[in-house]
Formats: sequence, C-alpha cells, structure tokens
Amino acid sequence: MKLDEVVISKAIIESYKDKLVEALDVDVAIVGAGPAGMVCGYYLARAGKKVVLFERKLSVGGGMWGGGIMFNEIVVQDKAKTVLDEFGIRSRRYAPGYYLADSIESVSTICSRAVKAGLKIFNLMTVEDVMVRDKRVNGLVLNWTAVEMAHLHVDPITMRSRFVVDATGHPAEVARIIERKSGIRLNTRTGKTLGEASMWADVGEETIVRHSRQICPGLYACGMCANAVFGGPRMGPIFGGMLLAGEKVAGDLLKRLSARAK
Ligand code: 48F
Repeated sequence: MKLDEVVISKAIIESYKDKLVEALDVDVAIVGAGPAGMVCGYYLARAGKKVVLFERKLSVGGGMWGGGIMFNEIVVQDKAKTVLDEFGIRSRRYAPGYYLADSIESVSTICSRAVKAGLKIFNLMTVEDVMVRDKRVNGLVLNWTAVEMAHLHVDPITMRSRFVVDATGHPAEVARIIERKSGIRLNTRTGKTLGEASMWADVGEETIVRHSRQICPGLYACGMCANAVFGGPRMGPIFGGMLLAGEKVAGDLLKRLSARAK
C-alpha cells in the first residue's frame, strides 16, 4: 500500500477537531501540565469525570524534568511515597524519610497513566482569560501559544467547565487574571494573591497541600500556584507536596461534583 499524505493530514485534523469539540464542555478544566495538574487530572479521570488539561508549552511536565539545578532526580518525602507507588514510579530510600526518583520516569509515567485514565491534554494552548458568570468562574478562554508568542492579533475560543483548577505553578496565572479583571475577591487575607515566600522546604511542603483548595467560586489552586496565592514558601526540588496537592484537589472536586449530581 502506498502512503497518501492527504489521508494522514485528514486523520489528524478530523480526530483533533472531534477531541477539541468534546473538550468545550467538561466537569473540570485544569490549567498547566506540571506534576500537580497532571496528578489532579489522573485522579479525576480515574473516577470517570470529564476532565481536560491545557498546557502552554510543547512538552508536559512543567518544572519536574530538571530535578534540582538540572540534575534530573527528584526527592519525595515519606507521606508522598504512596502517590509514587500508585503511579508505579520506582523510588529508592536515600535516608530515613527521603526517597529519590528519576525525574524523567516520574514525568513520563504520571503523564502516561493520566492520559490512559482518560485525561485529555491539549499542549501548545495558552489560557489567556476566564469566563465568569454571576461572580463564579465557569470556563476558560484559549488561544494557541504560537499566537501569543508571535503577538498576533487573533481572537481566542472559549470552553465551559463546572470547575477550573489553576495549576500554573509559580506565576499563578489564572488567579492573577481573576484578581486583575473579575472583581471577585480571592479567599485570602487581602482578597488578592499574596505572592510566594522564600525557600523553606519543610513549611512549603506542608502549606502547599493545605493551600491547594478553592480560591474563589468555581476556581481551585493546586500545587506551587497555591503557595503563590496564599503566601506560602517555595520548596525547591522536593516534589511530594505537588503530588499530594494534586491528589487532594481531585478529592475535593470529586466530592463537589457528586454533591452537584444529587
Ligand atoms: O511549574 P509547574 O511544574 O507547576 P507545579 O505542578 O509544580 C511546581 C514544580 O514544578 C516546581 C516547584 C517544586 O519546588 O516549585 O516549580 O505546581 O507547571 C506549571 C505548568 O503550567 C503551564 C506551564 O507551562 C507549566 O508547564 N502554564 C503556566 N501558565 C499557563 C500554563 C497558561 N496561562 N496556560 C497554559 N499553561
């Protein structure tokens, strides 16, 4: 059989079009394919929820690939070892309470398991705005990252979602859009994002899980974004908090979604 380039092109275009149309009305839309966002997406998809994730970059994985200073190993504490095990990521004990995992195995395995569980990931797409109705976030405004990079004057498209998760890491991009444009008060001391504090792994890892929660109606913060919103410290290349944050936000959302279904 001779290969026909037009058949290849049609296959891609038709399949992607169907996938994108399906993504326009979902239970949960996650912004950012770092470890926190992908873990959150995995648990939601595994529970049968319709969940999509939009990632600005070509590759998923956010800040996890590079371990610490590009040494591609990550450290995970006792509490989060169960999440590594759940995904089937191999780890080894370095010292009491500290486990090491290969960052490449970690990112690729989390991504693979999440996608196979049913999470639909759209890479190369930037979330540039949100939809707000009655003071509640209920969707996202999307454009190709290439449009953003080239500063082209091209209008975006819109999708609807029962809940949105900001997993954009340090910049907390969705929370900052809310702060700038919506007039909605965030659930913080000042009603605005507080900005992250300087490095303190022990505190940062504890607060990140606590801070990963609803920050205004319809919107949850997850992972490093949560510490940026609530003023918690950064923690460097220990990643247990990111994994536990993803698991926690997924658990909170599953409760909310089942309450809405009743
Ligand atoms: O930064 P990132 O990995 O966030 P995370 O899951 O994990 C944080 C750690 O990697 C590390 C750390 C540990 O000490 O602090 O930084 O909380 O992943 C965030 C992802 O969001 C994407 C971005 O490209 C990255 O892959 N992202 C950011 N803004 C947007 C976005 C946006 N507006 N639209 C789409 N994707």
